[in-house]
Amino acid sequence: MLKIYGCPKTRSLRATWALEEAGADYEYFKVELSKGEGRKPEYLEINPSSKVPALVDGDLVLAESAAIVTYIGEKFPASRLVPADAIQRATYFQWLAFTMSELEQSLWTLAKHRFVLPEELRLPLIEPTALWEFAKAAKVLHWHMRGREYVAADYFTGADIMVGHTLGWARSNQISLESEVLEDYAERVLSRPALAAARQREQG
Ligand SMILES: N[C@@H](CCC(=O)N[C@@H](CS)C(=O)NCC(=O)O)C(=O)O
Repeated sequence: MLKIYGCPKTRSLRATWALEEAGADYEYFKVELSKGEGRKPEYLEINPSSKVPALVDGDLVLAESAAIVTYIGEKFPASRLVPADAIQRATYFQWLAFTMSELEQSLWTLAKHRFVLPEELRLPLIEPTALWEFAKAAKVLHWHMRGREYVAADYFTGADIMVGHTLGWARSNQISLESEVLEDYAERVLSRPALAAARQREQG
């Protein structure tokens, strides 16, 4: 059976959300990052970066949430998490890349300088820069989302998992999306039952 390694309140929620959307059977293994379990030799064999999520499916060992969500979409095509149409598929990949390289970077910078990095490497002065960068990226997403319900197609896809999760991450840091379009969109995707089920599974 497909295995997911994750930890509550991290990017592994993207993977479990995709699995729940696909109605897949999976085993969930909690890696308690705060207890250093990500750095245990047996976990480093699975993901040498010590990060979650990681997926194991037979001989495949896969890291990176964007790759994992896409793999799940392709393994369970009935979920339509990865669009079949070439234009929608291209749009899907555009917004996956945007999420990883633009939208989430400033949130990750905030997290790193608030609690992830060793204390002596944290730079509190970076906060206004990170918030400015998030607002800039969110504006790009706002332009794209005007008149759309979902990011890549006229139905929910894995791109909505990546983008929606990141907007939820911003909201949980009390960062305003400064856009009614984005607030409505975030509400639409973050209220999906599959996300609630994924959260429950991770807390379990
Ligand atoms: N680019 C990776 C980032 C994964 C990542 O940084 N995960 C964090 C939790 S959200 C983690 O496992 N941190 C533990 C560590 O850095 O050792 C992805 O999207 O999967």
